[in-house]
Parts: sequence; C-alpha cells; structure tokens
Amino acid sequence: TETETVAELFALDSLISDEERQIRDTVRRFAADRIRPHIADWFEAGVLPVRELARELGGLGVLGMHLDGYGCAGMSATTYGLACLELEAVDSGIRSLVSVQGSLAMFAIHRYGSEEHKQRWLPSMAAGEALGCFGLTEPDFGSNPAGMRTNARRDGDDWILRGTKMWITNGSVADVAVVWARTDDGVRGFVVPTDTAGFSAPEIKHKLSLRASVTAELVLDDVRLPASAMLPEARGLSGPLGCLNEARFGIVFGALGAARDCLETAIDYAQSREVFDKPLAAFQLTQAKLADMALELGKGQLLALHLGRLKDRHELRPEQVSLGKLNSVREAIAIARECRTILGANGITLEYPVIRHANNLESVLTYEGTSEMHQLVIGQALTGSSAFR
Ligand code: TGC
Ligand code: FAD
Repeated sequence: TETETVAELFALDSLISDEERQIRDTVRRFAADRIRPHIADWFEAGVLPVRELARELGGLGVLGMHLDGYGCAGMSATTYGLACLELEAVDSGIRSLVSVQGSLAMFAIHRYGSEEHKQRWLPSMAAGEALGCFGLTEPDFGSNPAGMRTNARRDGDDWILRGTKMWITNGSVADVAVVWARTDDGVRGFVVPTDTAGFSAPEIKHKLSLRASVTAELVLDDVRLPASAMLPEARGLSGPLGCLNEARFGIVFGALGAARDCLETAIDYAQSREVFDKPLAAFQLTQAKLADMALELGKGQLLALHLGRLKDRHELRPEQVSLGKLNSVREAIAIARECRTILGANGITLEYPVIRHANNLESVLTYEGTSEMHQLVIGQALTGSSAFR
C-alpha cells in the first residue's frame, strides 16, 4: 500500500508558499549533496571544515538570510526557519554554524552595531568569507549571564577587556567575536577582531555531542580596543538576550529536522528488518511508537510555523520563543531515543544518523537556554512570579 510522510499526513506544505517551498527544497538538496555524504566521518573525526562550508553556505544565501541589506538575503523568518530545519536534518552542528553566524554574531552587529561595524563585517559574513562567534557564557555563568565576570574598563578613549568565555561555537575559527562584558555602565557588547593582541581561543576537545562543530574558550587577556569597538545600541542584558531570541527561533525549526531524519530512518529500517518472520514495521508495538512520534513531529512543526508567522508579523514574544524551543528540542530528543530502539544494535553505530542526532540534541537541549530556563520563562508568563532566583 501507499505510504505517507509526516509532512504529507499533516498537509504541512499547504501552509507554506511556493517561494518558501522552493528555498526549502534548494537547502534540502544542498544538504543532501554537499554535507550528508561526509557528515558521519566529520562527526567521528571531531572536525568540521568550517571555512569551506561557510563559503558554500554563504553562496547558498543562508548566512544572515533573515536580515536586510549589507549583502544579506532579506528573507522571511519562516523561510529562515525552514532552512534551519533542512540543515539540522543532516546535523545539528551545521545548523549551529548558521545560527551563530547569522542569528548571533551578524544579528548583534546588524541590530546594535554602528554603521562602520555593519559595513566592515556584514557583507563578508553574509558571503561566508568572514566568520563570527558570540561570547556570552562563562565558565561559572551559563544560565545566569547576569553574573558575568568578564569586564571592560576605560583606558583613555580605549577599552581594555579581561575575562574568559566558555563553550563558544566557532570561537577558534572566527575572524570576529561579539563579546559581552560588564562595564561601569552595565553589560555592553564589543566587536573584537580575533587577531587583536591578548585574544586567544583554545579549542575544547573530547566532546561526545556536536562533534561536527567547533567549540572553544575565549581568553581575553587585557585586550585593548578602540572606543568604536563598543556596540552603541545595546545596553544591559537585553542586548545579548535579544540575540538569543533569534537563534532560539532557528532551533524551534531546526531540532525538528533532526527528529524528522531519525523518524524517516526508523520507518525505513522497520520496513526492511525482519524479526519473528515478518517486517518490524508490521508489529503493533512498532506502529504505536511510529504513530506517537509522527504526532509529536507534526504538532511541533505546526507550532513552529505558527511562531514563524507571528515573527513575520513582528508579533512574536520571547516567552513564545521559549514555548517552541522547549517543545521542539524535548520532543526531538525523545524521538531520537525512541528511533534508536527501533534500530536495535544498529542504532548505536554511525552507519545510521540516529545516535549522532540523539547525542547532538543533548547540546541543543542545553544551549540557547536549558529546558529548565524555558520552563521558568513560561512559568513566569503564566503566574507572574519569577522563580529564577
Ligand atoms: P531579567 O532581569 O529577566 O532581564 C534582564 C533584561 O533583559 C530583558 N530580557 C529580554 N530581552 C530580550 N529578549 C529576551 N528573551 C529577554 N529576556 C529578558 C529584560 O526585559 C531586562 O531588560 P531591562 O531593559 O529591564 O534591563 O534577566 P535575568 O537575569 O533574570 O535572566 C533571565 C533569564 C534566566 C531568562 C536569562 O538570563 C536567560 O535566558 N538565561 C539563559 C542564558 C542562555 O540562553 N545562554 C545562551 C548563550 S548563547 C548559546 O548558547 C549559543 S549556542 C549556539 C549554537 O551553537 O547554535
Ligand atoms: P548551568 O547554568 O550551570 O546549569 C546546570 C543545570 O542547572 C542545568 O540543568 C540548568 O537548567 C540548571 N539550572 C540552572 N539554573 C537553574 C535554576 N534557577 N533553577 C533550576 N535549574 C537551574 N554559549 C555562548 O555564549 N556562545 C556559544 O556560541 C555557545 N555555544 C555552545 C555550544 C555547545 C556545544 C554547548 C554545549 C554550549 C554552548 N554555549 C554557548 C553555552 C550554553 O549556552 C550554556 O551551556 C547554557 O546556557 C547552560 O549553561 P551551563 O552549561 O553553565 O549550565
């Protein structure tokens, strides 16, 4: 008999325009042709050819694709989300590269930077010629960035930055780092060319998650910067948190891509694997698992599209982004683990993408606000009480 995908079952394509579908399909083809053939090897070796990939992703137009001007594609937020979903269907590390470049580093410069910052960095970052990173987290302050110790003090007209940032995606390969630091005037953002004296970025090794992604520490050892390095339009923690809304939005869609890839793999596998003399897919227990996963994946995509439409109308609020980030990542990781059971022992190898996605999603669950932080944001919206402290 005929089979249907989750997208067909939920008639998801009826909710997007022809243009959105075309761009999504272009990104899907790129990911299938250029990244999927190599990704398991990169993951196993713990490497990613970031520079080469960034140029290709720049050529594709997905770096800062929802920003206007300065060489950016100026697409809708929903289109950007659909692109994130297709990239993360191959690996969360690829979507991370795009998130950090476009939604964190480029967005910070686009939203809060001076005209000089924008001219200097955005066109080359959109093209993937220059790479950016975003330094907010510190060794002792992840969920609570308000406690950050990195500081910037004045020396004449200059700024001197001192401190350490931790777990910074693309930190050791970046040309420019957007660094958040405490000043006498509250938290401010700085645009730091990574060849500035006193800046170093040792890579973090031995990760068992997001292995096809570069993660580093940023060490700022009295980094001297001109007065013009400060982002003029960002004041206080709302600056970096405003960037997080953008990257979290990409994850709302992206994580569901990883889930889709796991589910498609599990359905395929269950149809060809015979147990007790018939296909695994023909057992009721398997079908119950598949049906429940399809339901969560489809519901997640409906929520993601709803949030995308709200964002395109400039109506999306941070607590609504939290609803999507919490739901997509939590359900994606549950789906990845359930699919792993369907693959049996084969599920633990890199022959199939499932355990790679499951491991990656452990990072996705933690970064851009842990699940607990998003529960607390939603809890605060529902009750009016802040339970963070
Ligand atoms: P709170 O007192 O609530 O707020 C401080 C100021 O910020 C404003 N604000 C926001 N503004 C924009 N968007 C948001 N989502 C905002 N949330 C709060 C707020 O209005 C206030 O403004 P103002 O003008 O009154 O000063 O702050 P809090 O210290 O209580 O913290 C709230 C909390 C816990 C939700 C926040 O700190 C938080 O989100 N923590 C999680 C940290 C996090 O997500 N870090 C991510 C680091 S980047 C990363 O992980 C990249 S991974 C990339 C990849 O590889 O894909
Ligand atoms: P902690 O804040 O120490 O939290 C530990 C546990 O305590 C979590 O379960 C948390 O939910 C819980 N917890 C904390 N506070 C509370 C509370 N009030 N109530 C209940 N539970 C609580 N950061 C950047 O700035 N830039 C990047 O590019 C970047 N890339 C990353 C890439 C990877 C692969 C990873 C893993 C992380 C990255 N991060 C980045 C850091 C990430 O944002 C932080 O790891 C995350 O915010 C959580 O901080 P933490 O690890 O210090 O955990």
